Amino acid sequence: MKALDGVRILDMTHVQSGPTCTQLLAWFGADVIKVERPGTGDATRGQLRDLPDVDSLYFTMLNHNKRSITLNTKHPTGQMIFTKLIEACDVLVENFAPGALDRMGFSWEKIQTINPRMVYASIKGFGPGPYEECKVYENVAQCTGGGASTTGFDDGPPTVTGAQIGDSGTGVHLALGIVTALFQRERSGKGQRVVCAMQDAVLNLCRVKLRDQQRLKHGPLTEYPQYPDGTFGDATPRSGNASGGGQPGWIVKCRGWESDPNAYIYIITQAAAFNDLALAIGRSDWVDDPEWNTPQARLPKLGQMFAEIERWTMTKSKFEVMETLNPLNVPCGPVLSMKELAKEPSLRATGTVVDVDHPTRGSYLTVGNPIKLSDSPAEVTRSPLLGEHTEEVLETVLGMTPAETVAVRSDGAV
Ligand code: CAO
Repeated sequence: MKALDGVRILDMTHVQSGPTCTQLLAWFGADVIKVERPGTGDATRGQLRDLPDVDSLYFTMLNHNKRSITLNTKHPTGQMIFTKLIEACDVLVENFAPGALDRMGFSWEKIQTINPRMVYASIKGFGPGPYEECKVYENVAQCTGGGASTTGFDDGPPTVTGAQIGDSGTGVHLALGIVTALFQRERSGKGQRVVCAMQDAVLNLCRVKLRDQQRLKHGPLTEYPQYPDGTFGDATPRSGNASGGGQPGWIVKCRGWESDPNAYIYIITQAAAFNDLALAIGRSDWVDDPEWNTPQARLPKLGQMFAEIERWTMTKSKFEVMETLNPLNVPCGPVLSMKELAKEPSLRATGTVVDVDHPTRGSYLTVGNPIKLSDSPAEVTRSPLLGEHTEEVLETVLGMTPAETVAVRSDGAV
C-alpha cells in the first residue's frame, strides 16, 4: 500500500513547477492523470531535446509515474469529458497563465458545483497585486523573490542559482498544500482552493535574508565578507559563500583546483570543533591565543582564517579533507559535480538517483523521490508517451465504452 493510494489527481500542469508537485504525489501513490493538449502536449516534451523525435529529458525527468491523456478542453465534447474527470478526481492541479482555466469555462465556483470535494491547486508567478497577471518562469521568480539580489559576490551582478527554487521549490510547497487540504477534507468533507505563488515560495526559502534585512538596522552583518572593511548599504547584500547561519563558513580550494572547477570544499568553523580544526591545519597556536580562540575574536578576521585553512586544504583532495575533518565534528562538504553525483553509489543505493528505461529513448538517469517514507516506498516508473493512456482512462475511470472513445476521438476532442 502507498500513502496516497486511492487519491486521483487531475493533472493540468506543464513545464517544471506543477509537474514537480504532481510527480511527488504520484511517488506517494496517487493516480496522476496528466491532461495534455492533443498533438503537442506539454511543451517540454519537445524542449532541450538531446535525441530527435524522442521526449526530452526535461519532460521525462519531471513526469514519472503518471498517466497521460490528450484532451482538448476548449472543444465542447472535450469540456464534457473534462467535467466528468472533475467529478471522478480528488485534486485538480494546474500552473497555466493566470485565468486560463476560467477562460476554458472552469472557474473555482463551477468546479465546486461539479465536485464539492475537489481540492483545486494552482501555481502562479505572483499572488494578488500589481503583477498577478504576469507569466513567470524560474529565474523571474528567483529575481522577484529575493534570491538573485542576495546571491553572488558583492562586487558582481545579482546571480541566479542552479537549484530550481522558483519552479521545483514552489512545486514542493504546493504538494504540501494539497496533502494538507486532503487531510482537512477527511474531517470537513469539503475541498478547498490551494494557491502558491512562485514569488512567495522563493521568499519563503530566502527567509534568512529578510532576517538580515532587519538586522542591518542595528549594525553591520558581522558574518558577511563585507565586515569589517567593506561597506553595507540599506539592503541585504550578496554574501558570497558566507554561511548565512551563526557559524562562519566558506568555500576553500583543494588540491587540483587549478584544473578542476570543482576541487573545492565548504568548511564551517563551528565553535565547538574549532580547537581540533586549528590543530588539524597546523595552527595549534590559535588554541591559546585570545586573538583567535573565541568566535567573537575571529569575526573581524574570517577572511584571514579561511585563507589559513585553505593553505592546508590546497595540499589535499576534497575527499581527504572530508575524511580528516568529519571525525573532528567539523561540518564540511565537498563541492560535488553532477558527474560525481550521477556515479555516487550511496545515492544509487537509496534510490535518490535511479536508472529508468523508456521505450523510445532507452535507459536514462533521473532523480528519484528524495522523501523517504518507511511504509510507502517509491518506485520510479517512466514518464508516459503523449496520450498513451487516453482510451484506458476514458474507459476505466469514466466508464465510456470503446465505441464512445472512438467517437470522441473522431470528433477531435482527444
Ligand atoms: N486543451 C486546450 N487548451 C489548452 C490545453 C488543453 N488541454 N492545455 C492548455 N491549453 C491552453 C490554455 O488554456 C491557454 O490558453 P489561453 O491563453 O487561451 O487561456 C494556452 O493553452 C497556453 O497556456 P499558458 O498561457 O499557460 O502557456 P504559455 O506557454 O504561454 O506560458 C507559463 C507558460 C509557464 C509562462 C505560464 O503558464 C505561467 O506563467 N504559469 C504560471 C507560473 C508557472 O507555473 N511558471 C513556471 C513554469 S516552469 O518554469
